[in-house]
Amino acid sequence: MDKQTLQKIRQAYGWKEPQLFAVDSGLINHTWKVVDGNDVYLLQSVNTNVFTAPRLIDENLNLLADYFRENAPGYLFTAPLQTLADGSLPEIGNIFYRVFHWVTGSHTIDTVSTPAEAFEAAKAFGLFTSLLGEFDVTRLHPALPNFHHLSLRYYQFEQAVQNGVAERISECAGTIQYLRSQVSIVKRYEAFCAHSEVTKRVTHHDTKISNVLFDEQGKSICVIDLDTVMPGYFLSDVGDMFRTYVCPVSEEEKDLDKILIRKEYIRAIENGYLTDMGSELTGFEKEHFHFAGEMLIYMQALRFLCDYLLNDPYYGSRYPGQNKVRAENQARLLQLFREAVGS
Ligand code: GN1
Ligand code: MG
Repeated sequence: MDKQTLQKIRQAYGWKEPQLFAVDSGLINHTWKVVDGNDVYLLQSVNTNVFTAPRLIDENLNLLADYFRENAPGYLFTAPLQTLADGSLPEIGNIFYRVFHWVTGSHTIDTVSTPAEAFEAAKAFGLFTSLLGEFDVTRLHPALPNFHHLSLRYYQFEQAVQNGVAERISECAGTIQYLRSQVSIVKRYEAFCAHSEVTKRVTHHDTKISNVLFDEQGKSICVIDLDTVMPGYFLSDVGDMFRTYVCPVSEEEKDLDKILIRKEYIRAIENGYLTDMGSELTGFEKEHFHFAGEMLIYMQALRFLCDYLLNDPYYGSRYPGQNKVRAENQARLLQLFREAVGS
């Protein structure tokens, strides 16, 4: 970050001598830890290529903060802090910033290495949604419209197969064919959405483990990274936990033989999430618990492959072929996950 920008941020929040430390996280936003004397904050710049309406997100976060303050004051909701003069989303040199309190005594983890961690994280995401059970979900803006709309993602994938880079399309023929062969997942998703016993709730939409704060005893404190909190199906949150917790290696792994399904983690996610959500989900929704994983893994494979075919406009790539690696990784994970849950 350049000096001038930092100076403006410093003024906006009334900091004295802030020191910034870059935090390596996420594919989308930039994050820093800020130490200003005894005060510690988290500073984030918003990627407006992805989040094109940051003010709507800011409104969402402030609405939720008000709700928690009144209805569940014991819950640690990490709301954006107010600047001295100008709301909680200062715009500096065409870039939007937010600041949060750094939660002392908390830490995040990057990979799930015990079922207890999976349980704790799943419990934290379930608690978040269940505490908002009485909140009128229609008050939230869809921060990223159709973000987890599987049918749309499938359509975009087919479009990329039609209009993408010819060389990349032929390179990926096998993966394209496999993903097409799984299209019944889209049909099941559509039937799910249309069912009368399915409800839209306040859903996080990015439930990877690094979005949970843990305390020193390894218990979850709360969930963070709330930009994608919006009305959604439980499929999104449970699905992304299956996608990112059950396999010992991440979506970046090139060696497909390292992709495995750890069944005890499937159970841990179930037990953790249902701790508070067991009484909220309908019977029909519960019947789709494992389907959540199929749907999300499938969608992520489609998204990565689509991006690769179109020359990486969304995720970018740090080395040639990175999104192809990710797509093939997720396609393998899908295959193994479907086998593991017997579908
Ligand atoms: C993006 O930036 P990050 O890692 O929090 C993406 C998620 C994907 C994830 C895959 C807004 O999240 O949907 O699952 O990459 N977020 C957005 O790593 O597109
Ligand atoms: Mg995120």
